[in-house]
Amino acid sequence: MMRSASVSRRTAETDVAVSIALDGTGKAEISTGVGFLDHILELFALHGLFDLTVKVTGDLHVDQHHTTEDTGIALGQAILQALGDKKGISRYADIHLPMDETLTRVALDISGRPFLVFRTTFPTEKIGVFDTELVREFYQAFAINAGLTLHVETLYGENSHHIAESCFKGLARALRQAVALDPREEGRVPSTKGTL
Ligand SMILES: [Mn+2]
Repeated sequence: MMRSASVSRRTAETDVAVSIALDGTGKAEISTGVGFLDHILELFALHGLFDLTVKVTGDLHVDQHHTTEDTGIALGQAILQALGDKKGISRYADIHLPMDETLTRVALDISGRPFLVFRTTFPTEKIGVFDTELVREFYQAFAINAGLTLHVETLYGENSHHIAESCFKGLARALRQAVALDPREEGRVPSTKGTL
């Protein structure tokens, strides 16, 4: 069974197409019109071992906000769809992800009860032309639409590029573990409720 999904989402502000295969090889084809967003989505695919295609046409004449947020919405929806009935998944995962001077902790639960705790701040407003405040916007949109309980905390760090990258690599590595099928679950949904 292929755990994959495609989502197309069009509004007056953006046109987003996302395809993901959870049991992939890390192959990425990303084009959002925002260079840094492309960069972190490529990292996300590689470190999650997801095959990921993301094509976005957004209102970048306004700013990068809608493009970044709507990409998070569509990616979250695609992952939720690809998970299907969630039978046999590991469900929980956490990781400490170091990048040079930065250390970020990501803990998540594929719970169906969306919640974001985001304790990461950036020492600069921009990474290149990318607004660092949009990292949180992305995580909020992603967690809500994927149905994740998602906790992100940067314990320390000085460089904004490293901080953002540690967040996305941490998300990818934790998600890779949480979506992985655990043979000991024998195809059960890992919840006493019988559903997630
Ligand atoms: Mn980088």
